[in-house]
Amino acid sequence: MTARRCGCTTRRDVARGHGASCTHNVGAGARNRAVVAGVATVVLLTAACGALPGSVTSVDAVTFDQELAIPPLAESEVVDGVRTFSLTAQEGTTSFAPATEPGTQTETWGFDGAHLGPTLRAERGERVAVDVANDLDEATSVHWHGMHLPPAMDGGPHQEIEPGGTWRPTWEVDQPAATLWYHPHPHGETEEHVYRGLAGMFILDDDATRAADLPSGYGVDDVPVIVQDKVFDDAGQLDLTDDGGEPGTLGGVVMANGTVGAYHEVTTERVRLRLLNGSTARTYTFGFPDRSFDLVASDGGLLEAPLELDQVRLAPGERAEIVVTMAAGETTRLASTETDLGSVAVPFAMGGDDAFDVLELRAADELTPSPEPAWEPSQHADGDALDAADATVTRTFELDERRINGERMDPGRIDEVATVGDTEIWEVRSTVPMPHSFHVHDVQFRVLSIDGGPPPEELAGRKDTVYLEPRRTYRLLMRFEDYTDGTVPYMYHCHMLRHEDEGMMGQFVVVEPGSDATPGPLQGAAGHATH
Ligand SMILES: [Cu+2]
Repeated sequence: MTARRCGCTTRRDVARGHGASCTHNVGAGARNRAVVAGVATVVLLTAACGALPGSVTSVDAVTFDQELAIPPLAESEVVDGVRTFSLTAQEGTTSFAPATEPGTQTETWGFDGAHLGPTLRAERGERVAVDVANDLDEATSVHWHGMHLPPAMDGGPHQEIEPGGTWRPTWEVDQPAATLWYHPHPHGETEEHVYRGLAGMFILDDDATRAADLPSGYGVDDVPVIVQDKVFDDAGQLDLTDDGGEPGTLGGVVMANGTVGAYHEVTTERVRLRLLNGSTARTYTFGFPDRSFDLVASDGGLLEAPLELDQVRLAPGERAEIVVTMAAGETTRLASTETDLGSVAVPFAMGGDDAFDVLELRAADELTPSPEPAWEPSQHADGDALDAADATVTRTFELDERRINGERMDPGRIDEVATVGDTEIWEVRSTVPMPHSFHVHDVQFRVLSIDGGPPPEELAGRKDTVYLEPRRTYRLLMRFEDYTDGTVPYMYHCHMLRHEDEGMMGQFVVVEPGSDATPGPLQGAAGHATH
């Protein structure tokens, strides 16, 4: 581990006031720096290190000498016209060297393996099914984040799978090609299950991506990059201690696909990175120190055209597909730079000042030519388009510390009832100076405006999750196209997972015009109430 200026590697250290663990020579001047008034003592203590001159990050520097793990593509079988996958949630052990001592095995959870899960892949128009088995000692679920599908197939807290149980969701893929993902969503336990390693990608293809000039060799020049941060205890085990910090546990170890200090050998002039913020709390600002990149897709699919950017901010749950150009023989690093979290109370205590490298790209001495990124609209583009003029319903959502519109999640309460076919505008606002990210199940929305003005270009595409800068109003446009069910709800919630687990979530149903909504109890996969 490279020596750093500050020995305070985790939020936990910070919360402890950098006492015995702080190797920093904190001068009186730094200690006396003014910080935001009225915040907790923890934050004041944190300021001692945060106010030092130069870049101070709570993320460890590492040597980039581990080959990036590529999640395998999940095998599937087409049975009676249904592309069928299987996933088993299970326990295992994983080496996170060099973040842990050599030989240390960390207890982790994964799908079909010890940590993370395979990449599922399907085409628009296909019917898919997933045989999910739970080999854990506790109930879990598998939510298909970003997928448009019936609520009973959604994998939220109403579809938990008991230990030893199975669940077989099935649906037709009917949405644009996109980089989606899957992760558990059990009632009050989502943070822990994701943190232990249960997550994977779900890539959708369609006519537009099939014909596009985009790198498409999976694991070669089309590379999944699941970015997560962790805290390890002295024994090298995952530590999820709640230190009371916001927005949750921020780890001093950052990994890509579970690899700490990862490099990827680039053999083509351009490489497409499918970035997924799979962290429980940390928001990243991804970019390169020496080049721009093309953003080609956001959460819900391709943008209208490539967008050249120097950086892109991703909150937990958000994705970005970027295309990076390399020259033969050179090396660069995907990094996360200081992150503008908006007007949060104490940015550096919430990860805003952290800057660190994530993934090294090493170009070979000879590179295969790649075309400029380009694509034509899908044949479905007109039908997929959302028009604000069609909106007939406006709803407002106010988020405070843990509540939405003054309520915490109650599985027995339906918060919103949408009518199938309606286009709606959701006005979402965080009223407190802390990070939140807002995720809506079932739909991909468009960010119409932020505080009445146009959103930045990188938010112009289809989205299912959006970072909420405090005290700004985000107007989101969405349409509820099908899958009516008055008893099984979809969720909307903060995707900072501790916030979600502590109740920052609501439930909505989509019904036929004039229908009632009556929530059923939380159901296990076998139909038994689990809570
Ligand atoms: Cu939140």
